[in-house]
Amino acid sequence: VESSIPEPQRDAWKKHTKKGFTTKDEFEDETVRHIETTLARSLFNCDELAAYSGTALAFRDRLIVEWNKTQQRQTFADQKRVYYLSLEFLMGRALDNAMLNVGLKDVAKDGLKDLGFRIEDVISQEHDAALGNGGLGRLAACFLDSLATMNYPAWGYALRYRYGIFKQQIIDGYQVEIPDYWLDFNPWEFPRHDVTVEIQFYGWVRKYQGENGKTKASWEGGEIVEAVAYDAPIPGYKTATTNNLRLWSSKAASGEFDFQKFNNGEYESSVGDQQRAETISAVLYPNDNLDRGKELRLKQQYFWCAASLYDIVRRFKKSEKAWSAFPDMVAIQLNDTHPTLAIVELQRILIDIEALEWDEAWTIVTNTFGYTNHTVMPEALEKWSVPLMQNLLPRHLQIIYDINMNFLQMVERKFPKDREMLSRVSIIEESQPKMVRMAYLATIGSHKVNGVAELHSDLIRTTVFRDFVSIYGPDKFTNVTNGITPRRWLHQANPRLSELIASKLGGYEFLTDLTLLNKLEQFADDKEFKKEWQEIKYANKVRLAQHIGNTTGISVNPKALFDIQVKRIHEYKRQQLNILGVIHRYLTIKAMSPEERKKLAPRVSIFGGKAAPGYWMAKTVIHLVCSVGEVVNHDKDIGDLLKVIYIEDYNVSKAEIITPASDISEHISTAGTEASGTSNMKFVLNGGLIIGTCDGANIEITREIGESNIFLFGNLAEDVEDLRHAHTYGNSFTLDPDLSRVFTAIRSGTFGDAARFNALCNSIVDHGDYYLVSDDFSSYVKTQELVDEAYKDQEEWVAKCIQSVSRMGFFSSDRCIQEYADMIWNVEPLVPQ
Ligand code: 9GP
Repeated sequence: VESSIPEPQRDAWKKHTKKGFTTKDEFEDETVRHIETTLARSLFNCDELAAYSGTALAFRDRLIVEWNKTQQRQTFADQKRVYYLSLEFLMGRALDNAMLNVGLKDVAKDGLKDLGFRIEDVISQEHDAALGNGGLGRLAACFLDSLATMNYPAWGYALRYRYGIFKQQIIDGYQVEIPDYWLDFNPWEFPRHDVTVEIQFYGWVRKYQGENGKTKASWEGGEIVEAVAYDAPIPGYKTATTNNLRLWSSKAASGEFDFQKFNNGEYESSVGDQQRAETISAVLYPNDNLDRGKELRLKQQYFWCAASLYDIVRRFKKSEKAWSAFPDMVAIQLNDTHPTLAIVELQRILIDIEALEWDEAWTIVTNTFGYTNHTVMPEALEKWSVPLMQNLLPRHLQIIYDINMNFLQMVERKFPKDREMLSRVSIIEESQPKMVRMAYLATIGSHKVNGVAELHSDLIRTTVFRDFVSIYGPDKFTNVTNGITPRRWLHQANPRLSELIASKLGGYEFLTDLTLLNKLEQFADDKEFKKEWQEIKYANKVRLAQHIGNTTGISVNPKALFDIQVKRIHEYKRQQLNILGVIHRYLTIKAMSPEERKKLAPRVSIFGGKAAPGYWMAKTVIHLVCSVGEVVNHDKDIGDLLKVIYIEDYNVSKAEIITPASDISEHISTAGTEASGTSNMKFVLNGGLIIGTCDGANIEITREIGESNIFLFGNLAEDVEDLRHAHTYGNSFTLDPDLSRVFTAIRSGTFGDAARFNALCNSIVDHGDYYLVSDDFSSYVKTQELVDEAYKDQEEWVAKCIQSVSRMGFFSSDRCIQEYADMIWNVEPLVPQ
């Protein structure tokens, strides 16, 4: 308020407020101005990158106007906001999305043409913002799009990693990691040097007598690191609402280096503090579904939670409301357990700094937070060692102990006879060293806990959080099945399909109400419509084939069936099952007569995805895929009947090319392991069918699109435990003869040095087959045969695709956000007038 312009001068101010371009002429004007002045380039020195930069800056100007207005509107409206805390936001590219959301892509296309550029080339200059590993980060990005589109007052909070997820190169069939330095030129971020927060680490806790004679605590000493805010605008689709994503960057508190040391000639160590501070936000941990318990990761988590909470509390305090109103103004959603320390930090602020009583503070805290669980896999459930936390966050550990004590006392009162329950549900695991169980802390500190697909939500209620369901009752636990934004995953990635759909539905309303797709079903038998549909799919396959040709040198036939599995490489996702199936196919074709071969539908098996750098088995799977490709793709006897492709460096912008080109995609995790999956939804929405297990959201996809439109196979989640038991303790185990033949081929060196694949083969044959590859192999192979058969009847196949797309309305992230808003956040939209 102190810095606002005085009333008499506001008219002059308003007169000069720019709105940004709307016409082609104005667009060209702005773009050329930015290229010539902001970038200091000229007519004779303007490449595609400069054209991208100028275009991005012209669009940015437009966004900023709405962004500022949105923030003002939200401040004046004085209503509840949502804060989405996620360590990952896998945003991908921003320009194309901004163009479509503000509705000026055609203007830009024509304008760029006038200036001598093709819009596609300009768009593809942008570096992906890859601040995430996989599904969890991309879900957060889809949620931001929906929140803005649906006019919810919402902020995302994350870290401004200097290095996002690494870039993957495949060299001699092995994954090589290259650092992803993405900040060279990033027109979408705004440094807010005036928004800095001091974050404390280490030190000690001093106890003292407070005013009313009560013992108080104060966290003192240690070291201070500064958090600097960087903001990015998040435009909603066809609305003026432009929300904010705030990323925190770390820097040494003094800002500079140690002059004393510098003057003494200790040049290197003089910058030590600064470098140590900057390390906090330097790099995204590249593990997906794996917790490694590293101190720097805990530092990242606290740094980001503390800075975000400081910001949220400061904003609330401006309203001068009573603390009890905090949960009426603030909803904080924890994306997985990574931000769980925010619970402890808010309690600390309320009791140590704002001097509230424990119980009053705790009621505020628990009414503020909601927690989304994204995995039941034990290796992904976060635990922090007590000694580590004691050292880094001594006051927080005390508060965690107090939260735990209060909680256990409550449990004891409720279940006085069940002593074992206390150790089972304690936040502190009595191991060596003791560990803090973050999922329990998140559950105890939140008013709602949700899973991300029905099966997953049922599983968390009956496994990890079973005791908590008896303690709190079933209502605390709920399900919000994941979704995807149709703006990016249909309209942006597959513009022609979006256009065709719009032509039948009489407009693009389906992009904001995806259930309208159901009107498409009546065209599933319309010959003309089906022909156009097929042409679009074919064009999308040609585009992917070109990408494959350009990047791998292998030419694939776009008329072949494209079978795609792109996602992080993980044993539980079972790319190994897929490649073993491919080897089986190869061996089968080799043994076929020419007559039999003629009946086959040619196939291109496409893989893509990154393995965590320390995940050796996942890297072996990549190597096996590449080695099989080496042999199969050069086998003249096979020709177009089978090709095996590894697409390097799978990321969001590649997904936009790959997804629309699929005929069949694979979602084949061991039942009960994939919490939801979201690429399954993207593929179906783009007119591809899927082969999958009864896992995650596959189950709901089946329910929506119908069993006859999906290829399901494999054992069910309820049987997994018994099957694992049988692998370890059973005495008769015979390998399926087809799978046995596959292992014989690998072990005899058909795909190069067999020793490299020993551990992979042994994990299935000798070491318990934890992911049940051998149990599902034969049903997988049979189901793939059904796919072959079905694909031969193109009329029927296309009808299935159209019918499936028409029934995908449920999987929009708009529906998810609506559910979160109603069931968890209790927040209302703020529609711009
Ligand atoms: O593995 C899940 C994936 O199935 C889900 O779709 C995604 C978004 O909910 O979260 C993933 N979980 C993690 O990355 C770690 O919990």
